[in-house]
Amino acid sequence: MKKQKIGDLTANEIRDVDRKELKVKLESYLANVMHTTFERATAEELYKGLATVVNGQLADQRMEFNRKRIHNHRRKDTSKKIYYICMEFLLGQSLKNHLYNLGETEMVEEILQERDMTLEQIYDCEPDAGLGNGGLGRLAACFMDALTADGYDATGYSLCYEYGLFKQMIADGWQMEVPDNWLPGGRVWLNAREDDSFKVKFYGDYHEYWEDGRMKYNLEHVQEVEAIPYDMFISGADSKAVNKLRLWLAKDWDGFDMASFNSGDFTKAAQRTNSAEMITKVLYPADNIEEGKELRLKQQYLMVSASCQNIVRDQYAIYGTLDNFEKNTVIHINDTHPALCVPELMRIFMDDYGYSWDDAWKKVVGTISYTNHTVLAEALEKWNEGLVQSMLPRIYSIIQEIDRRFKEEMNTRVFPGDWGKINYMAPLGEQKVHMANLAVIGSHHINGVSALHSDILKEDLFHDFYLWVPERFTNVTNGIAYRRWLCQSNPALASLLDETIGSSYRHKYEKLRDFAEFKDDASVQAEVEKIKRENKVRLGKLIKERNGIDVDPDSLFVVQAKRMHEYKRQLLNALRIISRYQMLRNDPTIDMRPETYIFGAKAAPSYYLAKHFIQLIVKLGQEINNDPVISQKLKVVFLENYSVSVAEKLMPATEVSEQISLAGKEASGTGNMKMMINGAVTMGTLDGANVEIREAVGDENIFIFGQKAHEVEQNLREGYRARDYYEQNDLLRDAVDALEYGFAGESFSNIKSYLLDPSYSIADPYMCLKDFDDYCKVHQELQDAYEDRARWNSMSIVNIAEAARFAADRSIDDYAKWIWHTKPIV
Ligand code: 26V
Repeated sequence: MKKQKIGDLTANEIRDVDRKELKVKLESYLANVMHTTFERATAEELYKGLATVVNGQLADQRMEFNRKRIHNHRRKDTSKKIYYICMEFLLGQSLKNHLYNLGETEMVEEILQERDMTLEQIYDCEPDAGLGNGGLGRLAACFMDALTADGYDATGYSLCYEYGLFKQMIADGWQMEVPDNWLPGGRVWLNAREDDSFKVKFYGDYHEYWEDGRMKYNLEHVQEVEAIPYDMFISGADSKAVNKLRLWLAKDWDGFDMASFNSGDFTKAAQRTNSAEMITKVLYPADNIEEGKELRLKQQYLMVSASCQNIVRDQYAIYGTLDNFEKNTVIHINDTHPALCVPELMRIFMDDYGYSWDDAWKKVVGTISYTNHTVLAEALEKWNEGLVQSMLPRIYSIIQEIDRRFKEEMNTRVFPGDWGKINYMAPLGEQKVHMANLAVIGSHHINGVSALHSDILKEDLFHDFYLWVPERFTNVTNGIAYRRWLCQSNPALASLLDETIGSSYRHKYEKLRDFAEFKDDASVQAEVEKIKRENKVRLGKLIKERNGIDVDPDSLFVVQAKRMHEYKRQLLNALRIISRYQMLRNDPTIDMRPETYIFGAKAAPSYYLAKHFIQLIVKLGQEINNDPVISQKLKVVFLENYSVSVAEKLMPATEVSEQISLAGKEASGTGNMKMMINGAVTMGTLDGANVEIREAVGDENIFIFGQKAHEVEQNLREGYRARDYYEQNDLLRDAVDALEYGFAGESFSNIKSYLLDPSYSIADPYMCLKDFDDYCKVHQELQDAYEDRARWNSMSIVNIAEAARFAADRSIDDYAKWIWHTKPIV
């Protein structure tokens, strides 16, 4: 809404004008598009109406911002255009976020009061845009938020999946996947730009030849697919910037196969369109294992090629040349999934704009930077050379040349004769394209996402590269969109912060640290405790609605919410809960504060073991919750379909944040930050960003247990024997044995074998059993600390305050300063 002064109106009167203007727009949409009135419209219709009006406001604001962008680039300023390329953007819902950013929440609340409706009812009508699996995709969404709030010129590129991450339904403890058809409610935010599409070429007959001393080529009989952009506006809190997330939708280029249709082959006619349009049909729902599927490679190249063509065209249009491309442009690739940007940009610079190999290469390496998000070997991308060669012949030929030149340089200048090293670092080897190697070679900076993870990259995964170009390696610790995860999700806590430290923290994340001054203030402690309790009551209502379970708001809320993975060790948590259960079975009269364990987790559909872990938690919960005596003191809740919108309700109610991955495996974690900023205390291993959380809050405000990353390595080398721990610890043995008899009628002897049986390549590969004892001890310390309410509330306050450094705004400052070398434009 425009905030200019009209005549001599007061601020309140201006707001009245704005509200009326907004309502008129809403009414006109309801009348013209929905054929209804404000008085009669359903919540669903009001949601669509409001979304459309807000989208229109953002479009107007975007035009203003565009003027600034053009002006900025004409001035040849030192700021660059930032392009953030990622296969996943896990945006969640948008309406609440945009209203907050535009400062219109109260206004809309007032409008809805005329209908006796609340904003929450309207928000509930919006489906999550679930275009991501978990941490990686949510990080990309948080970064777009911060880039916009802080006034950068940034564009996100991804795919417009018709189906996002599957919806999870639990039937008898077993995860079932239901398609996530988000577009009917979600497309209100999409602005189709059919006029701005790009063609992407697949397959074809490729022949190279020499002419006039230059290599040339023919490429015939290609399959062309059209990439159509659907733009989503990204708003930032009180920001003049409105950025765009451009999502590509695949469409058959040549339209309908009329020849086949006319000859009566209707199936074939439909097939061509089908196969092109399959490319953006669905998000791949695994984030743990790279399966090398043809369709996934097509997705990657469609995104990369359309985005790179778009970027180069736009930069050429602004500057009339690409000679300064690397000075004006940042292309950031989020993980290796967009690493084909390296050969694709080479192709565009050489084939379309006539640059030499060396000049093109300078531009590519001068522009691209790459973030690694995992060190798990099974998630590192490798593509079959044969597949890449047949699907992307020109790109493959460029990769071969990158490989040849790289090996030559290593052999002559860096590691002469050390072919072990050289082959390990090369893009091509063992009939595979090694995407991480390609990404490192083609980037001017490579970063991990927490201090520990970045050290592991330098010392382990990319060690040889680090020896070669140490200056390219750096760290940027992850961050979260704290206005979403604190101000919007936990408005009561945000108001308390306004009252105590003033509202400037809403823009300047460092200010949040001032809250630590109140850690010993009894009245602030009492407020923090009261707010947490209200949030627990609210979550309790949701749990009652969704699971039919009554949870006690005075019990301790312990939460582990993240994808289901062996390395994240939900199983360790479950084993300890089994042990608590057995303790209560032996003596139900124990005097203790009741405990509520809450889980949220999706498993990749083909990750059978992870599905068994879910079943274990659900069945254990069933047995415990249905026991009339024990359920007074212990409850286990599995929240179905964990998603961004569920997380927004869960984080404010969390008291204990379980971050218990095997040290060295979790690159950063971001749920840990979301819980912390909502006042939860971390129970964790020294892994990922937990290390920095500990530094921030001090040893006295966090509970750390288990092996350290370097000990993990050593223990594995020395030979880990799970059975020793099982045999030495009675509590642990009882818990593991209980898996065999099972819970609620379901045996989990398969999980017992996983923990003990060396016929798995190694029993208990993530060493749950080794860390069990320490986990239990430190958990008890945490629970004792909880009973000292003053101490706990003070810990909670320190955690909220020190979460300042985990603002995505801080991460973006770091990227801008150390990697992208750019500044905001407004
Ligand atoms: C891998 C794959 C491989 C199979 C095909 C689909 C797919 C999709 C995504 C991935 C990469 C997963 C990596 C990931 O999500 N890492 C997480 O990144 C977070 C943000 O940096 C970080 O906080 C988590 O610790 C890290 O696990």
